Amino acid sequence: MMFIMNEPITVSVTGAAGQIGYALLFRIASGAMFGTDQPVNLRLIEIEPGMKALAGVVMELDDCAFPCLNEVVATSDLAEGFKGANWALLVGSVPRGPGMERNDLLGINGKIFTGQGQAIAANAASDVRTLVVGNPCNTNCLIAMNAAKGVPNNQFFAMTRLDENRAKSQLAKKAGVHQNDVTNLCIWGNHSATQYPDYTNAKIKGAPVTDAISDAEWLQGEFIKNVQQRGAAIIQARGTSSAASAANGVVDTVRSLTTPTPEGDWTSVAVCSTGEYGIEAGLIASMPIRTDGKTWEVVEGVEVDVFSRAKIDASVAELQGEKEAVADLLV
Ligand code: NAX
Repeated sequence: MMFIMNEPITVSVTGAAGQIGYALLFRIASGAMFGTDQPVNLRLIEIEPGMKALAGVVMELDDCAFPCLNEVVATSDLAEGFKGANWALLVGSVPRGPGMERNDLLGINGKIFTGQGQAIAANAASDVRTLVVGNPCNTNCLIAMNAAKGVPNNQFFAMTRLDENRAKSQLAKKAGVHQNDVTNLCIWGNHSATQYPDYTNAKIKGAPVTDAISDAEWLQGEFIKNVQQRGAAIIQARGTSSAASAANGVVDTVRSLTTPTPEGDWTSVAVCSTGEYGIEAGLIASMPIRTDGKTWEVVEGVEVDVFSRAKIDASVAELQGEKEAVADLLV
């Protein structure tokens, strides 16, 4: 009997020896991202100081003997790391240190994402799709996209799926339903404390959220704040930032972009605006999107009421400010 295997998908991951990397690589290699019948190559990228730890992670990947893991490369060389990549998951970035201003952080990371964008354009497969996780992820994505000359803008994404999952879970708990019952949840804007988890269009068991949760004060106040501040709450409790749930957000994002969106629903990811919903064209902003598993589109006709408009505008204004702060990197 002839056994035909799919061609392997090549996934490059930066920051591979970090916390999120440690939670993410094993899920990709186990088939959670592309299915258990799809072989994957992993190309793992770290900076020099991370290479020793990365060697240990590679040993553990070996020790799992994953049936669908085809090849693992560990490198600090960007050309080698992005060679033939179908997916580039940009997780690594420099964390904000004591006394560091947000603009300092934007500048430091900006240079990293310029180099990575250029290396993606020069070395990755022509269909490469890039998902930026490393913060500030929207603006890092903007920088990488601008640097990756020749790679279409619609192949760049920044992650807000963790925020969507957090919001769904909060609503489900409040309404006393399962999280599967919550649909049409859009995160708008920046992956930051200004993001807007839009409960006005979300549904619980197919009906408006307000049918199940009548506490408008909670929806407009605590709910939004809980989602916006969830990352900080995890750091407070765990002593370190969210990793497993962030890795899960990456798996969910890629799966949602590679499998058809359920009828009538949408998912959240930050993409390059072409002016949808009054969001300045060229910004990487989170919006509701749908896909047939191959091409994606922003869902049109989602109602934006006065409350939502103000929240979206505030987050978009923050993105505009970030863009101005890195203007010299966007040539
Ligand atoms: P860690 O500090 O544990 O790991 C980061 C890793 O990246 C380190 O191993 C470091 O050596 C490596 N690195 C740094 N610069 C690099 C470069 N130029 N090339 C390759 N590797 C490089 O952080 P971790 O907890 O894994 O978080 C990674 C990033 O995800 C952070 O920027 C974090 O803020 C961001 N997050 C984004 C989220 C999102 O929803 N978009 C949520 C979770 C997370 O906070």
